[in-house]
Formats: sequence, C-alpha cells, structure tokens
Amino acid sequence: MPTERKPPLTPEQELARRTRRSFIALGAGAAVAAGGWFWLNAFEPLDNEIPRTLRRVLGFNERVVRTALFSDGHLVKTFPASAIGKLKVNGEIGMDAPADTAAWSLDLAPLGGAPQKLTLADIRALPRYEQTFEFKCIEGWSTVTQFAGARFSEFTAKFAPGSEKAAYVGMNTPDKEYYVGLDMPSALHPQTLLAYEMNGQPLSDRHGAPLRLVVPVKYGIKNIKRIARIEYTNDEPADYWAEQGYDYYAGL
Ligand SMILES: Nc1nc2c(c(=O)[nH]1)N[C@H]1C(S)=C(S)[C@@H](COP(=O)(O)O)O[C@H]1N2
Ligand SMILES: [Mo]
Repeated sequence: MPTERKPPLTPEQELARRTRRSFIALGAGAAVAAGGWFWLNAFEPLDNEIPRTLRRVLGFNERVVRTALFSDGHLVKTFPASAIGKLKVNGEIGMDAPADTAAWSLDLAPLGGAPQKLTLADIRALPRYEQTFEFKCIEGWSTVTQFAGARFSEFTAKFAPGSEKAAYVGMNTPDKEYYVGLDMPSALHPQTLLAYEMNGQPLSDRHGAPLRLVVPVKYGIKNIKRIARIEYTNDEPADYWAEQGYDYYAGL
C-alpha cells in the first residue's frame, strides 16, 4: 500500500497550533506568580525591591510573552516575488575557503543523543518551503529576499527528535570562526529555515553554500552562512556578535 505523506501545515495553521500552546503556558505562569506572591514577599531576600524567586518567575513570563508575541506568535510579513531586491553579500567570517559542497556534511549533536552526520540529500528530502521576506541587518539596511529550504522544526523532529526540549541551539561554520546561539522558540518558529536556495537559485558560495540558517524573526547576524555543525543544548551557546557586545537575542 502506498504510504501517504500528510501535507505540511501552512505557516498559518502551524502558528494557530502554537499560539494555543503558548497561552496555556502563560496561564500556568500567571497562576504560579499569583499563588506564590505571599510567601515570596514574606521570606525572600529583596533583590532590587522584587523578591528573587518572583524575578525568576517574571523572567520566565517575559520569555513566554516574547515567545508568544514576538517570535513564535506572529509571522513575519511576506512579499510577492516582484518585491525581491538584490541582497548584498555582507559578512564573510568563517567563509575564507570556498564552499566544498561535494565534501560537505553536517555534524548534528542532538540533546543527550549520539552525534550523527547528515548530507544535503538528507535535508533536501524534507518538505521544501519557500518564503520571501525582508532580510534585515543591524547596520540599518534591509532587502526583500526569497529563500527556500527545510523548516528547522521539521528538521529537528526528523533528525533530532526530543531536542525541541533543549533551551538553545548552537551552530558554527566549518572553521568555527563564526558561530551563533539561538533560543529554541525562535529556532522552531515556522518561518525558520535551513536554506539551500536563494531567489530561485542554489545558494551561492558567498551567500552561504551549501546550507545557511534563515531566521526571519532575527537580524542578519543570527542568519549564519555555511553551517557545518548544529548542537542542541541547555547551556547558552557561544555567539560571535554577542561576544562583541550585541544583544544575544537580536530579535526584530
Ligand atoms: N558565516 C557567516 N555568516 C554570517 C555572517 C558572517 O560574517 N559569517 N554575517 C551575518 C550578517 S551580519 C548578515 S547581515 C548576513 C548577510 O547575509 P548575506 O551575505 O547573504 O547578505 O549574514 C550573516 N551570517
Ligand atoms: Mo548584518
């Protein structure tokens, strides 16, 4: 009997599903905050006038809200193909050597699982998504660009199931000169792709061949080109531009 593949959810369907989940999480966070207030107030040492444990709860809620409203809970605006501009090459750290697509493989380190190596064919075998959005650099420019590739959430479900529970994912170039750390909600956002095409062409060498990250809810700095390794982790991964003083989150 032929096996039937369920059609992938559209970004809108995917989002509706996740927004429901986020609201459940928000409700739980609020209940903990309200119920714990009395006890916290009476016994916790003050830290900036706010009891420390409550600060932790607030921090948690802030993360959930940011996730629900800014990264997981809304889709970045998309554009028609007629709006596509010419994305300049910007930032070539970790890309001194030209891409060796034939020899390329991806090192994958799941959360607590055995590391594995994947090929581009493995990634191309996942459903392909195309999206055209405004790519933004913290330098102040933006260019409407189309990328196509696999959804990072579906990549994770297929090759590192369970790793969605990790707090972060870290990625680096083959020479490890460029590296980014991403919070998991942004990584799992339905518009986050592992891209192998740009503006209808295979990704060019300077734009990050053979595989780059496209994370439209973040500025360009997080959109690492020429990925060689992906690691799911609960420890905040090193991040090149965060080390230079930029915001680690770097969300739009
Ligand atoms: N490997 C690598 N990836 C990188 C960078 C870099 O220097 N090295 N620069 C980042 C920055 S700051 C931007 S704006 C985008 C630019 O992508 P583009 O060259 O495809 O326009 O790549 C990001 N990814
Ligand atoms: Mo950038």
